[in-house]
Amino acid sequence: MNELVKLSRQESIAVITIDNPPVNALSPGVPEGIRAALDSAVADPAIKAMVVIGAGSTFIAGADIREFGKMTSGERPRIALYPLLLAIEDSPKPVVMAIHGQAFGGGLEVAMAAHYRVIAPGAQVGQPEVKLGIIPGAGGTQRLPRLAGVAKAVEMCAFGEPVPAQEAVALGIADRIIAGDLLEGAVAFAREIADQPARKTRGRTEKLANVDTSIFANARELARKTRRGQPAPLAAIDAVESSTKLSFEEGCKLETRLFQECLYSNQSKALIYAFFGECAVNKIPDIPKSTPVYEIRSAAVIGAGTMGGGIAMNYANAGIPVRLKETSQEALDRGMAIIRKNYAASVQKGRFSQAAMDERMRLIAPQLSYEGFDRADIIVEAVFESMELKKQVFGEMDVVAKPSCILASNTSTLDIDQIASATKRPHMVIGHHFFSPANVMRLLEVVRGKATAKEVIATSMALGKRLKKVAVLAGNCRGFIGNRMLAPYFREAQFLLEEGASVELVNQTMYDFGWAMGPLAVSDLAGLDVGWRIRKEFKHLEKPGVRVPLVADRLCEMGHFGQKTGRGFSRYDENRRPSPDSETAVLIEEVAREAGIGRRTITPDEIVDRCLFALVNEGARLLGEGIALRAVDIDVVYLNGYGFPAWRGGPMFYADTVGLNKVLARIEEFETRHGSDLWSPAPLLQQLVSEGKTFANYDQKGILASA
Ligand code: T1G
Repeated sequence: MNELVKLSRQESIAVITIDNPPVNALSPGVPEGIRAALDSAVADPAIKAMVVIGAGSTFIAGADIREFGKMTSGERPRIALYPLLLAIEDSPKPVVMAIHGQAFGGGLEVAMAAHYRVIAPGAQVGQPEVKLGIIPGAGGTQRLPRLAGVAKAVEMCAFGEPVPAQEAVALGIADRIIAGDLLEGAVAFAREIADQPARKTRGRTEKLANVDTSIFANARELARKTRRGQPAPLAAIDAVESSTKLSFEEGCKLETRLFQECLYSNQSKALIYAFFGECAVNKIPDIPKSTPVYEIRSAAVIGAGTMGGGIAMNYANAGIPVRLKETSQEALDRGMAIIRKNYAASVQKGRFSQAAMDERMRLIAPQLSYEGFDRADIIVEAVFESMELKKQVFGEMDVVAKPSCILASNTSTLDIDQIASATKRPHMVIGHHFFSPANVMRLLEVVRGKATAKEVIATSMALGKRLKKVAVLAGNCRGFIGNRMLAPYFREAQFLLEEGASVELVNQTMYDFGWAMGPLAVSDLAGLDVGWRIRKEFKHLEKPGVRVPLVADRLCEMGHFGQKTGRGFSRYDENRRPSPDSETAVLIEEVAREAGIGRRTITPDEIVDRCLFALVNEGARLLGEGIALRAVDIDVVYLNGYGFPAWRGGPMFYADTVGLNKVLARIEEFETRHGSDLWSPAPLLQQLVSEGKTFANYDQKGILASA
């Protein structure tokens, strides 16, 4: 027992309570506390059985991830959980785990070492370690197949998704659902089984026999396809497979070796950085946790197009009634039909029931007027990307909305302050930039205008979590964080075409780097006309004499907008499958010749450096300007909004792994070759290199400064 683990008694049942807020992670002191409590209960003749339960909102969320960095840096030895789990399993008195909230990673491994598990209806169990670039490291790959069967264990360990309580009982991971008071139910259960013989999970091998080995081949194929470039899922499959071939002890030895290999990998460092990044972005230095927030009980969305429809679905998914307004019945019907189709697809995939779909559809009220908008707690504008139209709509919102209503714009590039100037309440105006498809993409860029009230920002960040989004705060500038950085990334991709690289080489190189799609393929997917319209709207901002990409505009002038027209940088068949377009290749040569651009052989390394360092340089620039609060905010934006490979941590984390001095040297090389207007190094990057610092140091300093 210690301050993290308490021991109490209910007559002959010992209750061991883990109390390590916020998520009862197995931090130093917790395993030791559990062991001491266990030993004390075993030694107490009056005790017949034990219940282990978590205090607060969850059972155990796993090992303390903050400790991993200390382990890999050699600062502290690894916390080996095996001895504790064997002690639980070998206890002469039955041990019952009472699970609520989450039993994740080491938390589920502790639970599976017990003789029985009871679970609260809303709880989840899982082995999410692969999301951190590691595998279960405390017997999970050996005990889980013994309880849930090999196929499910492979799925849970290789892909990391949790399973809900009902399924956990059906699988044999848990023994009973306890509705009502969990501790009371668990103690009653412990009394019930107190005289039963102890069931050691490691001895339960019946589910390891006669296993269809194609399970492993199929899982490896799926992992290679859906977790491209990541070794941890494959290691998890190897470890679970070993449970069908090796003894428990030998299986655990193999698991430990694979765990260590993964833990010391760059991928794991990047994924752990990304995990904590999602927590860090919630913290806004000048907006303390105590800042009051508005209650959001109802919403309204203006515009039922692709974005508006997806945004309305987010509110309905969160159980918030939402009005959806359009200007014509035809457009409204089209928008509602897409929403219905999306929900039906989710029902078909078993993501939720028909009843859940009906409930969500019931929460979305399509309409052609502003009727009822005066009762909305938030109105989100999702109309066409034109300043004139947005100002007109915000003028109308200003008239109909109640004083405490938040007025949000889904603009992806336009000036929030200008939009706010169309209202008498700029303090209630904020950017809520969703990413397409809005009901799927996790990122929500929250854009702060110069008048936006702290309560409105705090409400938006909390609302983001409620809509199951990762909300990142951005300052107001053209393109905010994500799109502003994307412009030089796309610019370089097109320049590389003009200088001699093929469309396929540019796309393949960035795909091999780990992006979900290459830059030119993304442009074709989004529609070249979208960027073309924005470039025309901002033509007056272009600096005379500074090189601009030429190919996309030429393609648009020919009506080639990408996938939607069957031709863009690539050619697309009726199933939108890409193939090289020889005429586009000829056009590119023509454009280069007309512009006097010399063509040469370009290597994949140059493609990666030109595209990535353009991104990083612009990232450092907007970090220096305070548009992004931290480098990690930029990385979270790119991981959750732009398909940047999570196992690379994000563009800024990647730059740190390359070494900022090398990044700067390469940028200076490009500046020499392509000019300062395109490649002048960001002052912050130069400063960090001169101080021998990294972006991580910059964030640390920011955190220390705001502490
Ligand atoms: N270790 C350390 N800190 C953790 C943590 C953990 N496992 N889980 C959460 N936190 C911190 C988090 O950083 C945040 O801090 C606060 O808790 C609240 O988290 C041996 C090797 C449980 C579903 O991968 O999925 O076990 O920002 O905002 O939305 O084989 O946290 O307040 O300072 O996310 O309610 C495996 C990770 C570890 C689970 C709760 N376990 N956690 O979500 O809160 S590896 C995981 C989560 C392992 C074993 C292996 C979620 C949650 P701060 P939050 P939430």
